[in-house]
Amino acid sequence: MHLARVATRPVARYLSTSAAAMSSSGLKERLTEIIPQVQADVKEFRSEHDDTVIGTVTVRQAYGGMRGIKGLVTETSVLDPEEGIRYRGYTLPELQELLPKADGGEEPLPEGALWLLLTGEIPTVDQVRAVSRELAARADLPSHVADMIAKFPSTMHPMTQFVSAIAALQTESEFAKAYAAKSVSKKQFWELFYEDSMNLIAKLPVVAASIYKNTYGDGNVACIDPELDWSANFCNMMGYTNKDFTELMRLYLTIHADHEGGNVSAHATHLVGSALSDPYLSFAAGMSGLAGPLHGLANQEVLQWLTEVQKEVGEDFTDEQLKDFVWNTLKSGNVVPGYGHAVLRKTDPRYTCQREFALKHLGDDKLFRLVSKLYEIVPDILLEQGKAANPWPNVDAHSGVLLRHYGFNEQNFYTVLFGVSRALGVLPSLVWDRALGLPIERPKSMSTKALKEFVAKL
Ligand code: HAX
Repeated sequence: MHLARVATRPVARYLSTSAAAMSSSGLKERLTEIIPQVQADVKEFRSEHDDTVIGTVTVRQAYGGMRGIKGLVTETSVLDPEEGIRYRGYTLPELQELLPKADGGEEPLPEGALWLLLTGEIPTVDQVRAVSRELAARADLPSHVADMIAKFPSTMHPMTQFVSAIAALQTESEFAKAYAAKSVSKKQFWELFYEDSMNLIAKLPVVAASIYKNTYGDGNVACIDPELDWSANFCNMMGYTNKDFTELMRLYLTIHADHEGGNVSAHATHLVGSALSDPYLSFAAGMSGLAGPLHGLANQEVLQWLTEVQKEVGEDFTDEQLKDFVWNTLKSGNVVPGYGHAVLRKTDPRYTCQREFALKHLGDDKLFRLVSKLYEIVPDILLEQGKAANPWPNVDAHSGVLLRHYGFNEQNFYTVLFGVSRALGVLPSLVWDRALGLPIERPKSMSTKALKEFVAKL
């Protein structure tokens, strides 16, 4: 029988919206100014172009996961197949340069990405410091969630724990309470989605660290330090105090945040939110999608696969041995994890950012050497096999190597780290969904019989 290890913290203390508002960073106030302007802009655009055709749909797309169908509006980021992601128009290298850093740090603070994704504006250092403080003030967990995490069996996958804890946090939803009390008008929905989203973003590192320490450690989670940024608090709570690791986390949590609206985690969050499920339930749905091996779980799969490669070829491997291993993976019907993408057609800039961090900090790390060698070998093999539309590495091909370097070996937890970051993209999108009054999502589906009848009449 599993004996739950009880965390000495987090404590039970529910922070009300009014208390949270008192610690406001000015982010909500700025959003309050921006939203009416964007609403007016969208209204004007739609009045002129609601009937303008922006694409067609083929039978291949209907069966093929809706690839390339333009059927969603997401304001926070856009993904270009050749260039990669832009957050509100900025590439990742631009963000690395422009977003505020921690004192003495070189990597962007993810709180800055949150401000940018919500408002479209690069925040000042003071604004980002204020967001860090606001998130720290909103971070406490209700006792039932802390107790629930402490009681999960350590055999339960960390992503299952994460999804369950997020759903259980729904007791805190200001939106759900106000909607049930019929005390909120449609115009105010975005404000309650904002409050819920900020509370959830603030609590996620505590949830994730509690899962980490209960599953792999002694169950004790350090207290939030209001003087530290979101990433530094997260690292401390997980028990990592190495400065370079914290810098890595700042980069990691920034670059994994958003990848436009059609990826599974973003789309699921948006879809469920369109039914007016609150941000907790919507994000739990998104995280269930992130837990799939073709999406976020790929970072865990990559480490598992790299471990198998190392076991098979040893440290003094030759190119031929690596090629054989990759071919065997493909011939046994498996995908090469960390390679390929539904939209990208070049090396993922999120991979490149992480590679640059590794070149700066990892020295002659053996696993990094292996990953670099695979980068030279895998694309040619995938091209020769001729199936994958994109033979280049994606974000997940590199993240585990960096984590491993700092002794973060628990690969089943890697997708939780991804999930904490993803909140910074998909929750701002959800706030904008409500600000723009987007309706319940309901695309048309057809049966094969109906499709055949339809095409026969063309
Ligand atoms: N290894 C082997 N085969 C691959 C492949 C890979 N890395 N990537 C694609 N293929 C195969 C597909 O399985 C598919 O085969 P079938 O026709 O037999 O079904 C074929 O190539 C065409 O697929 P595609 O059009 O190139 O790719 P999709 O848009 O269908 O899928 C995936 C995109 C990311 C799911 C895919 O490339 C894949 O499975 N990659 C490995 C898993 C992975 O790294 N996932 C993480 C992606 C990034 C992300 O979301 N992170 O969270």
